[in-house]
Amino acid sequence: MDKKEIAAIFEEVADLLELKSENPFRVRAYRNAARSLLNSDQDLKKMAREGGLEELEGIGKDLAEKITQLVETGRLPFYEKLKRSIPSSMLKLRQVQGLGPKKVQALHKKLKIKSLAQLKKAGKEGKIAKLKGFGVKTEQNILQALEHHEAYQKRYLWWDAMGLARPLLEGLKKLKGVKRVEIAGSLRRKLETVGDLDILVAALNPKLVVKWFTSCKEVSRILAQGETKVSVRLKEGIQVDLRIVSESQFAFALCYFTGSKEHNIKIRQHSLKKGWSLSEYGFEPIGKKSIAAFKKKRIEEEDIYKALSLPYIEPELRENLGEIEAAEKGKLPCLVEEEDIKGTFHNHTTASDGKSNLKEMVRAAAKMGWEYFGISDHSKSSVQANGLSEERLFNQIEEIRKINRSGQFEPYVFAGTECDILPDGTLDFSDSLLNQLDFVIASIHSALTQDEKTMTKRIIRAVEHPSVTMLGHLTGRLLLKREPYKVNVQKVIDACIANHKIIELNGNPQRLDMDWRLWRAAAERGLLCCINIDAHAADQLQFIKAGVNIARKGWLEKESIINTLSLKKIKNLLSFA
Ligand code: DGT
Ligand code: CA
Ligand code: CA
Ligand code: ZN
Repeated sequence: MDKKEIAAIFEEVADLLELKSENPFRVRAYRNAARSLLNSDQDLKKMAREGGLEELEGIGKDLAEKITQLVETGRLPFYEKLKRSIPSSMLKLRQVQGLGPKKVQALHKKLKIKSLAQLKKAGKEGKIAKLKGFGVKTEQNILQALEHHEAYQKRYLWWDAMGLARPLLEGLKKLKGVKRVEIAGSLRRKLETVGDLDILVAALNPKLVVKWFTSCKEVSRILAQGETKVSVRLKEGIQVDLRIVSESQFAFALCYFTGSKEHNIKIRQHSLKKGWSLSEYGFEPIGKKSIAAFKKKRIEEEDIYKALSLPYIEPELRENLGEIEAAEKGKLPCLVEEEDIKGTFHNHTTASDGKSNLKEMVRAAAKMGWEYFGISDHSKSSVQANGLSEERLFNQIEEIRKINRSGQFEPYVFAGTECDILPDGTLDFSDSLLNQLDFVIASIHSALTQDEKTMTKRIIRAVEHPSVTMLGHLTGRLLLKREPYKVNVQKVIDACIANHKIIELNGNPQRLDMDWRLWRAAAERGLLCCINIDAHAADQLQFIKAGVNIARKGWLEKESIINTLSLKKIKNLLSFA
């Protein structure tokens, strides 16, 4: 275990102790130890082996022993026992945004609340507002957070859902008599979160497919089972709808079950105008009209759109947000593809809160085939993320210049920072230091509860700072976990366009921020995008796929995305920014 993992466990221990209303000094001791671990530059393994842990600030004999245990075995029985001693329903309360251990503890002690259901009931009855230190506003916030929490429980991140779908798709493809296998539904449309997995199969022997699928090791429960349709729940909790059709029906069914529902309705109206009714089974002539187009054996979705005198519409666009109108006019966008990406900018290393060091990250970027790669560790105010001091950043710039000079690494490395936008809108580093960097990503990591006006002004002030290249994760949302902070996004977009600043499309599957629904209009008005990853480890560079998906969902063409530019052009762009 490394120091970050151990610090996280100590933080968790502090939370748990607080839940049990243990001595506040003991709680503090764990928090201090966590901070001290994060701030230390020393080799923890070596210290655990040779002694010296106790020289770290806030770490005495007992904590030193616990750290040693964690370093050596990866486990801490004390922590595991502590976790077991608290009802799991109470741990669940902590997942509600804004409910820290202190509040959970107070709710438990004074109102005997031990579950989410009891929390909701107490809130609805106005009992929480009457508690000392809570009040009407807090009660409203808790009820609102509960509502979000309930909604979050019902959906899954696209990335996670895709990970669960993959082995099922592979397995289905290998079955005898299976001709075609495709995902459908929101997963195929690459929506940021999905409600369930929809899978479509063309097979000669549906019985065999049903039998294999219902006995998959991933399946925990069969919800419904017919000859050509099965719904199951996986052990991870997500539902899967599997439909089996004939090969000739496949394209029609794929089109139908890809959706969206709204897109389907529009397409069907379109078809009716031609005198055909369209369903998941195929075209049916209405009255005497005939359909000449389908003599081919293997019908593709392209053929269906073609029959409707439309060009193929990519699944990502099928949200009835103008794609059919654009298709009619021949004005569909030429969507960006993963191959267009030449590098990315928002990447962390072990210097702040990343898990891979600078060279490991650069090597991973080379494997991706990228021409350039930006490093942007956290700035000094992000203490929780081990942000760099001015001196450490200065040294990192030197290290990056050396890497570039060495000629040992394929991508050109740009030196940057993910610089905190402080609560008043100023930046976390001096202008003279910022001037030495190749690029600056400005992000919000603190004072997230400011009101909309203050937050908007704060971000725009950063946009107007001459050193800022782009904004990081514009709204701070964490999908299915944390709502965006309050900000007038349109005003920020205006400011970025006026100041020639870029907005990042953060491809981290939990962020995907700025939201895809806003990109089309913004890009039409001249806003430039940078698809970033916010990578905290070498293996996370794969997240670029999620970023590209969302860019496509936002109708983005490569012309609006700066990291499709060649190294020469991007150097030029950054030197003028
Ligand atoms: P989700 O699962 O909530 O993330 O969203 P979807 O879009 O995957 O929805 P789902 O799983 O209920 O249905 C899959 C697709 O099937 C949907 O995108 C379109 C099609 N579909 C389902 N119900 C209807 C319907 O009542 N009318 C039409 N036209 N299409 C439907
Ligand atoms: Ca679905
Ligand atoms: Ca479904
Ligand atoms: Zn960040």
